Amino acid sequence: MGATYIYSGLTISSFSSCQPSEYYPVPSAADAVKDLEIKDGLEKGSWKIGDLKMQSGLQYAQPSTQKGRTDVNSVTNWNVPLVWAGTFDPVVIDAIYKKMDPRVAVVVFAVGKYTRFLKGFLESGEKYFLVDFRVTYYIFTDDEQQVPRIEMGKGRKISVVTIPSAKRWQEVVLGRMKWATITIDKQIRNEADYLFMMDVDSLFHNPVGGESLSRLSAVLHRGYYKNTHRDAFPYERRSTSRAYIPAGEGDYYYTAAVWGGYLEDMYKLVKYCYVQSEEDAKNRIEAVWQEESHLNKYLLYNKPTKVLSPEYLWSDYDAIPADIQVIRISQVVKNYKEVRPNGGH
Ligand code: UD2
Repeated sequence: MGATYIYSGLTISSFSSCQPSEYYPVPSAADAVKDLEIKDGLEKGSWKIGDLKMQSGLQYAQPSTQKGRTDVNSVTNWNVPLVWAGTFDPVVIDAIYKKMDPRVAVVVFAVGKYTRFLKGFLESGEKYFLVDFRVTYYIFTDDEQQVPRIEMGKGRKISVVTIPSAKRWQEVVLGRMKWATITIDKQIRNEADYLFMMDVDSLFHNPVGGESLSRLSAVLHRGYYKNTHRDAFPYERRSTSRAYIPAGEGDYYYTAAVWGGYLEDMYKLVKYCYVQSEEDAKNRIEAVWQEESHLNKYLLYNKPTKVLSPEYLWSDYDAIPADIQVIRISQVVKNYKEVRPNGGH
């Protein structure tokens, strides 16, 4: 695939995203560590956080201090919301966030055969994802021709970023951190207030609205949210990896398939995952669940400001338990062996 990526005015052609970064004019892990301390908050003059304002005259049910979900916990032990259907009123929360009119970036990778998932992802996103908000889908792909033409809502668009093909699926999932870091730096920072990272092999089935927005929102992994002891979470357990979490520690296990937050907070976290995985690569180790392992380590020591229930990323592989009242996004069934460049698990 004749992939071309333009960075700082230089054109780089057809290389694998797992090549050592010093060969190319992209930030090395060492450079990235140096400026890991990034500007806090948003650009001067842009949209501002913190005014939870609503227009007068909006009709909605009166909130109660007594009634709510009793079958699940809806607050973490660091006192931020744990979001389930029934813990918020979409009419209220969407009205508050829409008033701020934020620009939302969705970073999604479709490399190799994964381009086949774009149509469903985008079409269902247009139906359910932050409807009436300003959304740009940044599609990172090695084959621009495969990006489908989709009818987009007002204020919504697609921006294609061409990246190299890969020989291993692990390269793609980890490469996401590198390419997202570079592209946020170069482009997205000037175009968005919030940023979501998402897996493309998923469909929206129900609304994902303003309740998903916060400084840093992470989704509970459907496989470990209920009765799993923290020592059984699939954290990286080898102390030689930068993603290492020792036994006896841990809050939750979060998925890397959907995460989002303020642009600058997400940049910091994406870059962290990139830098940590580069450090691991130098030490000839790859974290057990790639960027998901680094993400989980970061979120253990830098708590998210919202935790979203597995409604925000279920899987078509799994039966739906009673506490999941709404499936908002679900990972589709795929033939791993067929769809991945190096097959299987
Ligand atoms: C899990 C996580 C995923 C990531 C991965 C790391 C879930 C639902 N997803 O997904 O977020 O942490 O484990 O092991 O728990 N991709 C391509 N081309 C490829 C391979 C991957 O574009 O050849 C992109 C694509 O956007 C895909 C994503 O990377 O959705 C994740 O890859 P996957 O779906 O193969 O990984 P999976 O299902 O094991």
